[in-house]
Amino acid sequence: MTRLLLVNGPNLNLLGVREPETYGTATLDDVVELVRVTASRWGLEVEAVQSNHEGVLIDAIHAARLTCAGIVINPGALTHTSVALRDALTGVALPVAEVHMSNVHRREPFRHHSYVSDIAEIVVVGAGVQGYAFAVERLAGLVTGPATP
Ligand code: CA2
Repeated sequence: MTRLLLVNGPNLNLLGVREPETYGTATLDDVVELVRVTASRWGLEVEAVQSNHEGVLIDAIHAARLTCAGIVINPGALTHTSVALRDALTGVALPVAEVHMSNVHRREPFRHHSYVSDIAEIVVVGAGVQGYAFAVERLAGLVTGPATP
């Protein structure tokens, strides 16, 4: 079965536990479940990884090269700092959907630049946890191709 890789970066394990005013009350488990349910409507499986360690995320992206058709990623703060993560994403040449729950453009200036956005097919910002579902819908359409009449 065709598979998507879901990547969540540093501190996203705290989702639903801290800072609900910024990131809401849904937990990371809720996010993974939402992504799985959304993907399953397209006949897609989901492999999920969250890590606070950049290298773990890079290894998971490399491993997806031969097992996944696309990547949904919220890189967390690595969005704004990591050329290595960007290089991993370009290296595997899979379509990327970047998600940020908060509207990063309404926040501090250092959050306005992303090392991922210009290499992503899809960018969803400021839609909360629902943004992951939007990203999956669009990415699934890309990787499964047009419906045959
Ligand atoms: O809005 C987003 O989804 C972010 O990717 C979240 C990152 C932040 O650095 C980006 O600028 C925007 C932070 C993830 C940390 O998540 C937490 C969740 C709950 C409590 C504390 C941190």
